Amino acid sequence: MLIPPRDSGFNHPHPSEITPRAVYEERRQMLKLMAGGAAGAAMAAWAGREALAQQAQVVRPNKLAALAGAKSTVAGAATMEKLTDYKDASTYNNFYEFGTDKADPARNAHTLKTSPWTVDVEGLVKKPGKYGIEDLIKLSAQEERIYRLRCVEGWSMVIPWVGYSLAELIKRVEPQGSAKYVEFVTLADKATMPFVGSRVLDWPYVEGLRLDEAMHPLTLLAFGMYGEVLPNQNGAPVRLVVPWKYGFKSAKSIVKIRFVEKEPGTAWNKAAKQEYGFYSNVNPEVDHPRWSQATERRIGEDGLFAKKRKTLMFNGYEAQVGQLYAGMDLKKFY
Ligand SMILES: Nc1nc2c(c(=O)[nH]1)N[C@H]1C(S)=C(S)[C@@H](COP(=O)(O)O)O[C@H]1N2
Ligand SMILES: [Mo]
Repeated sequence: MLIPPRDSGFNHPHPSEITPRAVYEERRQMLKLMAGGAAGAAMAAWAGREALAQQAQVVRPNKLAALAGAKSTVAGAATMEKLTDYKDASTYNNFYEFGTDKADPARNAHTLKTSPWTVDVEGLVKKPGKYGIEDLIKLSAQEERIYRLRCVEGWSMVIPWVGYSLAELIKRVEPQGSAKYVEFVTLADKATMPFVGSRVLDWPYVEGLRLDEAMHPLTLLAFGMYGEVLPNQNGAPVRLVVPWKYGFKSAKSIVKIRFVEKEPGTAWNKAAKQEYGFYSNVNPEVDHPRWSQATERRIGEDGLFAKKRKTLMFNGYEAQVGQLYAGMDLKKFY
């Protein structure tokens, strides 16, 4: 179950084949144009995605360290690690709207219609509004950030995402003083998502963050990966990436961002309260009730003799985010 399907008997379509070509080309062009400075140049230079995925990472331009106010580079730690192959990252997925098997999203998500797409920003903000996806992409400079993503099931990946800090959007809509949490509602469309309506989860898939977590510069609103628009199965056209939390906090295909006063209910917390808390920070010291969280398997290192890696506190981002939880009992607030 933890082994990615290498040659799983189907040909993975290129994103350009599963998004109407004109829309795809236009959005990819926009991502390239919008990409800020060095990241843009780097993206243009990486013509070959496959080549990129193979290459061990050299030092990359990294604005993130400055943003995060960190001395050592956040992405720097991850850039030392080999990127997960694009093929694995786009064929071994969790996206339950399209099925519960890891290969289902890549197989089924071609039905997702990512254009037109709007994201409603509502609730306790001074400037609520509806953003068309094209406007949302242009709202701030796109950056490439290489983040580890650690799934609660025990595997991890290293992915170069393209997007900008969610904080950029939040600052623009001006949260009211009473706003304490942000809720992310994702698409639940029975017509295009075969598992919406199944009893696996309570649809739509909803996630949430505390406002300060949502404002943290590491929290990324992502539109692309590996220099391309997101494949549908990875949460097109816009998703969250919260790298210090278990993967399920990184909601895919977002349609609504709502600012609220009380901690919102979240999909996995509703499904199994004792197993998935609201915080869900990666923590090797707090086991899942049914398995240890002390180690992980890096996708792509799945050989018989591949050693498991030690899972790091906050997925390795402790220096950047530890302060958010100062004084909190992380066993209680799991
Ligand atoms: N809408 C939605 N978002 C979702 C999920 C989902 O089922 N539905 N699965 C989550 C889980 S469990 C993980 S590990 C990550 C996986 O992201 P990836 O497939 O891009 O690696 O997406 C998260 N976002
Ligand atoms: Mo996950």
